[in-house]
Amino acid sequence: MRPAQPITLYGFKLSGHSHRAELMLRLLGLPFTFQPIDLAGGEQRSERFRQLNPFATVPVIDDAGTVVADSVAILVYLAQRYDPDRNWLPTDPAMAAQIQRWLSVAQGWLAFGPARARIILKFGGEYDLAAAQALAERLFKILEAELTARPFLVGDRATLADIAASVGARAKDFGLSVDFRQSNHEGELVTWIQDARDSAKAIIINPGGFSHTSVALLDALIFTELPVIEVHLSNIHRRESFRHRSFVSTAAQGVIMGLGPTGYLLAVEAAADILKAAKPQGAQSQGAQSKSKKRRA
Ligand SMILES: N[C@@H](CCC(=O)N[C@@H](CS)C(=O)NCC(=O)O)C(=O)O
Repeated sequence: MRPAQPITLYGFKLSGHSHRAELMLRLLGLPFTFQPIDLAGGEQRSERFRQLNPFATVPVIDDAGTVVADSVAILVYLAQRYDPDRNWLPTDPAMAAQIQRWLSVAQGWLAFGPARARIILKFGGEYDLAAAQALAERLFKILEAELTARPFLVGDRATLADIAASVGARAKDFGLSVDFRQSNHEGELVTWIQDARDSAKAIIINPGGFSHTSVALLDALIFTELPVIEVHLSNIHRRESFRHRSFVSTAAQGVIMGLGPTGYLLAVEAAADILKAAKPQGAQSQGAQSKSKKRRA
């Protein structure tokens, strides 16, 4: 099912909450227009915006008159409405409950831990930094243990639970934007990589099982002549021997593995460094686009 007209996303480009909603719209391939809200100027507290969300926060979406505020509410709405296969939010009660547990974490520990620490350090927010960092540390330990045991937070594929802990806000810290894509089809990945030659400045790729089999992905990556960073959620050298060899690594400038989703954050940081180092002397600072093609590790 597709929306009859583009969905309006009211957001703020540096907001992790807005990013979550935008990521979901992109992953579902839904048409949308981004309506920036000037948080610094207080537009979220205007009468007009409060009619959309009396809590005066972004993101909010308007889907042909259906207004949904709150990033997690938006994820749930989009998954229920526009993902008929219910891959992102399965209908099975036990799976749905497991996912809800992580959505609660996103609005609790994640919001008051790492997200709050980022607000303090990046925007000078007046909160308790030590408390936020301590909570972040506890959360990261739990996430690391969960994701050492398996590649995704719930089940055997990406779900809303994983989206709720996304990395895009990090990319924006470096003036980059991330085009997230996920596919189980090797040919589609090859096409996306080829397209990236003209549309992206770097590729962050988690090739999953294709790492060990796909010469096609390797050739496509070499053809782009872009910096490539390979990410694996688990340490492939601690797994079966047939997983120790990655064709993709031959094309990669660097490989990050075994650090769970933190690997994507590090990859974004590394991509920013590589692009900065490659920029000719005296060049104007400009936004760069990195392309992420995530598969399971
Ligand atoms: N629970 C909300 C929280 C959203 C939120 O805190 N948004 C911040 C931007 S990241 C905001 O709009 N802040 C406005 C303000 O502080 O005045 C959600 O998940 O959407």
